[in-house]
Amino acid sequence: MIDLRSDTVTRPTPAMRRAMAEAEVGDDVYGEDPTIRALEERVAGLLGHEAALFVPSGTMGNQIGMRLVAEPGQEVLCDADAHVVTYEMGAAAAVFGISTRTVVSGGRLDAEALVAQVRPRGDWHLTATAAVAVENTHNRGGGLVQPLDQLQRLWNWSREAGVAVHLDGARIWNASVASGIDLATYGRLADTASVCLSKGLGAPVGSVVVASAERIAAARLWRKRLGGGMRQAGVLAAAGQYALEHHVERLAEDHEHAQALAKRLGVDPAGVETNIVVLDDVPAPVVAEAAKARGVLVSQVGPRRIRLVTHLDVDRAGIERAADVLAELLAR
Ligand code: TLP
Repeated sequence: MIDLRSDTVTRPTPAMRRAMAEAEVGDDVYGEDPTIRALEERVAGLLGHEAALFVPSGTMGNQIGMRLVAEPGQEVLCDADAHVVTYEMGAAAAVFGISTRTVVSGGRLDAEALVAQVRPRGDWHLTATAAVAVENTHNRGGGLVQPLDQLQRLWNWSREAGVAVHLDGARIWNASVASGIDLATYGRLADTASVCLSKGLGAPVGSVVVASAERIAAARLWRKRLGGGMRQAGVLAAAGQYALEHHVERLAEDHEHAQALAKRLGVDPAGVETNIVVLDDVPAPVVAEAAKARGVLVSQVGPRRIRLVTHLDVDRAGIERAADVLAELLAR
């Protein structure tokens, strides 16, 4: 099977597994796992933040990140297709009593449109906007990279308005490799950010929340409350460390593969900025079923929309084979 459903499907490589097996570990709830601590320090540094916290998933990272900057009864404003409101099972409301409000943007950040929707604190009626959430790259937007000038405008405005910015940076590595903009530049334009090791980087588990030291101290309590306090999780952090050393630059290869797929499948390559290709106006269930029967797995992300995600477990030959199968199905 050539699995293009998601970059979450990658399996740890033999070398990554060796790094996991050899990891020095301790009880991380006591703060005594040296491999976790090293990973947290490294990711905080990469993103230009004071501190970091290892968490089991991007969902937990986002939800804790947003809780750090919004109180129950306040709202987080975001794009209508954002992962935090689409794919996290209403967690902000269900778990934290945080309300969310959305702006339709197709995924591309429009700072002005977002800012225009912000509601002030202190009003007798309005739900106060405590934070805005930005996703980079944007998953449902087809892996698009947020323009730096828009991020900068949002950030400058947020400082004046006293509204926080949370970054869902599950695929910030892809954004950085594609744009050539370093991680810290993106990281410094957010108060809290969640980044994933288990997407394109190929680690089996794990995300990291970055923020100020004070906020990360609070995040540690939230993680424990949510049942995310892990013990000898250095084996997981070692996979993350390995991924940061060996799997970041190679994301360029995934991006090339996405370009190749786009060209073969009649998708405008200019609209494919990283490792996600979206096929629109296709009978998604029919195509997905027929592709599966021929050894290619794809995601249906709408009745007439299919998503293909390139990653380190599909090489060039696999991409060519998948392109052959899908091109033939689409021609029909
Ligand atoms: N995305 C998954 C699914 O949940 C849709 C995928 O296959 O793409 N932020 C973004 C932008 C994500 O794409 C994801 C995962 C997450 C957060 C959540 O990460 P996990 O799955 O670790 O909770």
